[in-house]
Amino acid sequence: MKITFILPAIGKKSNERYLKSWLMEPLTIAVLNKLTPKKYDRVFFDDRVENIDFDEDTDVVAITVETYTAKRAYEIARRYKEKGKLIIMGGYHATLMPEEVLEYADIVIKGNAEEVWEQVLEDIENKNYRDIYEGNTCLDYGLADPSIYKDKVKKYLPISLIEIGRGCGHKCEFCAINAYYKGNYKHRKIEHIIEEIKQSKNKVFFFVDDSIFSDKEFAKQLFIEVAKLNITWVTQVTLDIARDEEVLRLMKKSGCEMILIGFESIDPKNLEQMNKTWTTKLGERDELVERIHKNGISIYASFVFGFDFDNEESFRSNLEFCKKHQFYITAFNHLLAFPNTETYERFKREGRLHNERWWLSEGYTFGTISFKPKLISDQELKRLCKLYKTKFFTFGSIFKRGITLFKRTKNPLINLIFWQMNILFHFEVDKRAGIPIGENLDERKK
Ligand code: B12
Ligand code: SF4
Repeated sequence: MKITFILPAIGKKSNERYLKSWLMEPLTIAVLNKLTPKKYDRVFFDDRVENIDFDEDTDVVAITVETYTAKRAYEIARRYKEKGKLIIMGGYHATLMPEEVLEYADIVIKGNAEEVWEQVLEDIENKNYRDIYEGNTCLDYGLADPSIYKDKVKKYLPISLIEIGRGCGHKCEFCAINAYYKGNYKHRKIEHIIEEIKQSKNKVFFFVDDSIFSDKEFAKQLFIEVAKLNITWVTQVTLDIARDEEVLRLMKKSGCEMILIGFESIDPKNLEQMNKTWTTKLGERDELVERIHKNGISIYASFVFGFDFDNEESFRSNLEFCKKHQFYITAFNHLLAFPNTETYERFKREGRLHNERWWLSEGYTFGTISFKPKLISDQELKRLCKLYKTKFFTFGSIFKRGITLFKRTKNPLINLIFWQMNILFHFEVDKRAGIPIGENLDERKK
């Protein structure tokens, strides 16, 4: 039996290339490849960087689906179905919207594949499969196997993606991780993580966890081992980790140069509504940020606007906060009501969703606001996100922050990446907005 794995793209503007900052290696496919028994033939198409050869012979088509790639995934499925192929879909959107996904697939995998994938393949061979399979939180896959995309490696950013654990113990209202993992967290074995790092040719690593400190003692043990490898790594964390200075020291010593912190908002009323007040006690935020910087770790500060207490003043005070701390990089995104999250359900109850399946709506583009904000209009929210992004990524701001960074860390790689990323973001501020979801992806040359 032959399996065709597919990672669908989001979409792109006509006559433009796929957004470069999204072109990271597809770890999801490396893990699925590892989980697939050797007896099966396989091929992989990365829709972001190449044309799918719909004529290549196959038996089964396995597609990973995120909310933003659902429209494209369904179109790909339609074309394979015309040829009578069996379609399997899994991933975030498949887990959060299994009934919708089943309209386009023969089999849907909810949750992690580790405990069910082999069984699914066997059931297909025996022509006795179910519509929906459900996997528990599990990441006992040993080492991911990226060999399936070795022919495309040059098309991806030179960063290796590594999982430490999956899930998160917190329950933020808007979060797809919370909706998917429901407060569960599991981590891999330290020896597997270390071996995977050793096998990579890249010098920079992205630990893709959403909450690497869900098991703090484990994280400390891991950093002691990672420190022996002489690598540079980045990850995503919550601000409260800075309450423990030992953690920060261990992180830095093991090569952590930057952390993405989901501040989301600096307004306590918003934080309360989204169930994220636990990250900062009153008045503590500046001190925690300074402590991280003092330990030589830079911050990718991520903010989300469109919460119920946001207005233009929220953008202004936010920019002041960013200027004060000279962040390495920032994201000023609008709120997304991802399906099956508590925010989505609340907006639905309050009649504030413009379209309950906004990700499939006609003409939907990246940056379109899919709900009715409380204090400002949709257009205003969109305009302000772009305006304040532009203000943060002016050349003056990049230059000033570049100097501060050099005083904070002498690591040449992280300084070089700063200039590359900031200049890329300077030019890509406008590029994401307006990307038509699911469009302009066929027969393109990349
Ligand atoms: C790394 C990452 C990125 C990288 C790129 C990753 C890539 N293309 O490979 C970058 C930084 C570029 C990125 C960008 C974006 N991302 Co992102 N990203 C992640 C992150 C942190 C890790 C993904 C990963 O590799 N996980 C490891 C793999 C092994 O796990 P997995 O994908 O869940 O796969 C397992 C199961 O889900 C299942 N499975 C998955 N697919 C399939 C398919 C089949 C057939 C089967 C059987 C099983 C199966 O089996 C796997 C093994 O158990 C996740 C959050 C997370 N922790 O997962 C967010 C996440 C996937 N991203 C998300 C989003 C929203 C985005 C952006 C839209 C953000 C933005 N505003 O720009 C863009 C979109 C880019 C694009 N799609 O082209 C959301 C998606 C939410 C949703 N409802 O769809 C997530 C969940 C983050 C979040 N907190 O909400 N992202
Ligand atoms: S936003 Fe972060 S801390 Fe909150 S539930 Fe999601 S992953 Fe966990």
